Amino acid sequence: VKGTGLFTESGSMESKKGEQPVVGSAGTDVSLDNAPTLAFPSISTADFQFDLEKASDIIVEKVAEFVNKLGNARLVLVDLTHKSKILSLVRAKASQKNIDSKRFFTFVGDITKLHSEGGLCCNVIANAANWRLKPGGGGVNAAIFNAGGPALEVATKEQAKSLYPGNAVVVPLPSTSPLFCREGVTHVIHVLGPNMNPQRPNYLDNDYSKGCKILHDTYTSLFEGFASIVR
Ligand code: AR6
Repeated sequence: VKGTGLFTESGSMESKKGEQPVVGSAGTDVSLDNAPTLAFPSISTADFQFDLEKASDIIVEKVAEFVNKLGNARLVLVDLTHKSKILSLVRAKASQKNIDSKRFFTFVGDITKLHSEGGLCCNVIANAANWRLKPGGGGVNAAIFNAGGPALEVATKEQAKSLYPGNAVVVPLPSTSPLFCREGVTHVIHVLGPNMNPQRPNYLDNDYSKGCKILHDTYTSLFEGFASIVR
């Protein structure tokens, strides 16, 4: 049903090959489970301290712009906890925009364990990276580099050495990476969002007119990167 709002899954869904399309317990159409899917975290809203209201407006706007250009592909905003403020804000705003809830929804779980622990198949995941494209630093970046193993570091270096805010780099994942064999992730897209944390590089000093433009650019780069994989 279009436009009736979105839901947060908790990872209880199961999908079996050859099964008739059915609607899963949380409202997911299991027939879409093999559709190309990008799982992405909310860029810049934790360590980079970007305002959540402004970020949620931008996420919903960019999803609405891209979701119908991606064929049957799905976009999934992920966060670690059911108490996530950004997930609630985005769900509330997206439900007012007539966005197809089969093509865009929110999901609670660790983005590095979506298949093994959440039962959600995502062939592409996005990383809120740092400008050096280095492991560590906490947050989702540390989690993804840990889970991706050395293969992800090597593959990342082959694509780029650094990133400017607002940009993305698509990294094909070698099959030796645990993220590939365990989770079915074939690509990681690193993106660098705007930074409102004075302790981090490229600090924007609360300049939200620049910051919002960079966050728009970041999601455009991310979704275009995903589109280039899907095509
Ligand atoms: N799975 C899903 N979501 C997560 C996970 C996870 N494993 N870990 C964190 N999140 P952040 P930023 C959510 O701080 O604000 C790093 O040090 C989190 O709750 O990772 O863009 C980099 O090296 C939040 O909603 O990214 C950069 O220097 C979202 O992911 C800097 O932080 C983004 O939080 C980037 O800061």
